[in-house]
Amino acid sequence: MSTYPHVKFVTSAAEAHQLAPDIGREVAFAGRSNSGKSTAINSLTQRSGLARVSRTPGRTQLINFFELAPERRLVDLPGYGFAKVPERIRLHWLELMQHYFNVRESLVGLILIVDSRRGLGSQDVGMLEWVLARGRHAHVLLTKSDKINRRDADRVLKETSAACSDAGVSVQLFSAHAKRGVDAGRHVMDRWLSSALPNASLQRDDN
Ligand SMILES: Nc1nc2c(ncn2[C@@H]2O[C@H](COP(=O)(O)OP(=O)(O)O)[C@@H](O)[C@H]2O)c(=O)[nH]1
Ligand SMILES: [Mg+2]
Repeated sequence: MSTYPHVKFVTSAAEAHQLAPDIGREVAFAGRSNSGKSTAINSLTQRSGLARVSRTPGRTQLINFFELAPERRLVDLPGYGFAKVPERIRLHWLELMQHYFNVRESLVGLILIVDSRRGLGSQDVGMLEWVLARGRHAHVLLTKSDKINRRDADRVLKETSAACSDAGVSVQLFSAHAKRGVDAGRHVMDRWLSSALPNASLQRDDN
């Protein structure tokens, strides 16, 4: 049974003024293009068609909002790291992301999607810095762990944890295909959506 049986698409934002109403709580997902973000969202919500999975990295620069329950949202942020993106598009992405992280009161945490074969890149670290600077939670999913052997999985987990633990960022291995780490990832998301922000002054309706 799904934790969020009534999950549904709410809206897409291509511009800052198109964000969904900033009420309740939301968890955002970010990652390089092709890191497995859409697949992870689908497996965490147990809805195979929710976020679109592509074999060829897409170029849509949209923030997609999904409602998990009343005033509880999942936010699919546009991917980054495309090889050939015109400067104009890259700047638009940057402006949209900065706006989102600056204004979003309902944002409780970021789930950062990182391909376990690549490990953390500089843009991934940049996303973590944005969200941590605003006193929000962060958690890293090292995806496609079915594609690496045990030794490499141990190594990437250890290296990523070492880079993240001082900042209070948790890290786990994840494979949507092998259904590994799905419950652990869902648990993090559920916990954030139901509890208070680490910086209590930002939100006081804790219970
Ligand atoms: N082997 C394996 N492939 C995966 C996994 N998750 C995603 N993929 C593949 O990686 C590619 C990119 O996935 P997608 O979810 O579209 O990535 P996105 O661009 O970050 O949203 C697709 O071909 C997926 O089938 C996984 O857990 N294991
Ligand atoms: Mg995608």
